[in-house]
Amino acid sequence: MKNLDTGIFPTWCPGCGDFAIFSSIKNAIGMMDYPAESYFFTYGIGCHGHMCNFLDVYGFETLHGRPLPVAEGAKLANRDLNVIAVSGDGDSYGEGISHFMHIMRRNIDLTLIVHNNRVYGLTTGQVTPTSQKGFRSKSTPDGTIEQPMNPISTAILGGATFVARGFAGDPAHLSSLIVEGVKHKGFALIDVFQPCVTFNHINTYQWYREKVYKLEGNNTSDRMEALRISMEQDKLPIGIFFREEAKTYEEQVATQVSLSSEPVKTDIKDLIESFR
Ligand SMILES: Cc1ncc(C[n+]2csc(CCOP(=O)(O)OP(=O)(O)O)c2C)c(N)n1
Ligand code: SF4
Ligand SMILES: [Mg+2]
Repeated sequence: MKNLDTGIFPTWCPGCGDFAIFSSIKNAIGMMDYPAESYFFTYGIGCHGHMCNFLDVYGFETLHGRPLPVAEGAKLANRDLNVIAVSGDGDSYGEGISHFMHIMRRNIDLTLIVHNNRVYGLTTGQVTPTSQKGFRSKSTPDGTIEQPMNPISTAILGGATFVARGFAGDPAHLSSLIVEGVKHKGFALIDVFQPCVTFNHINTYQWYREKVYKLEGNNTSDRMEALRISMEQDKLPIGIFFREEAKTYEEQVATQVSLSSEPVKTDIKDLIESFR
């Protein structure tokens, strides 16, 4: 794991769940046989995105909400890469929600790990789409009146082919989920309960410990059953909710290109002229 450190000491607040996610990612890379240079990470903007400075693999810190389109481009350009997008709840479920919805129906082979702390951490504590109803924050001093979105249910309905949830308080379990997600051929979501010890005093380690339980078995390919489990409220399941095998986007692109009788046109001068 040490080989995957850049040597820059993480600037996260002491006790932040981001430390455990960082360790789980390094541990998962160590558990797989792929060389370190086969990985390409993209990061959103937020406390989670700081990992770009600490993890010593190829990486690109994108714009807020944009780790997925950059990851998609990288995968389409080089299908041999293991592409992993690291994001936040504000990043993927707020600003980047349209990318999140569309990547699921495309089934591009990459893994999205969301540090879901249910708050905008980096901008010092505002409400996000996953904040609990009533959550008081800098932007909602009287408590938010909106219902939180459920990323797991959304992903199951959206067509994702691998949907899992981990907890930063159980890094060994999270590492195993990351291994499964990376090895899955298709789009994999791993949403992670990540306590923000500075700005979220509701969803704490203790709060999660009293609620989480591990799903038994991990081969559900029944979307309706997975959806039912994902909607449990009193207890919060972690583990793999759903997975199925399906053709990836890039496989289908390759087939279309090989079947096309027309050579690919790279000169677009005529096309531009036609608009004059
Ligand atoms: C386009 C754009 N909008 C807004 C911002 C300001 N901004 C930076 S980080 C952030 C929120 C990050 O929250 P989240 O994605 O949950 O990450 P966390 O800090 O909690 O890890 C926002 C709104 C920005 N940098 N760019
Ligand atoms: S503000 Fe929250 S999410 Fe950001 S480093 Fe501190 S504890 Fe972690
Ligand atoms: Mg957040």
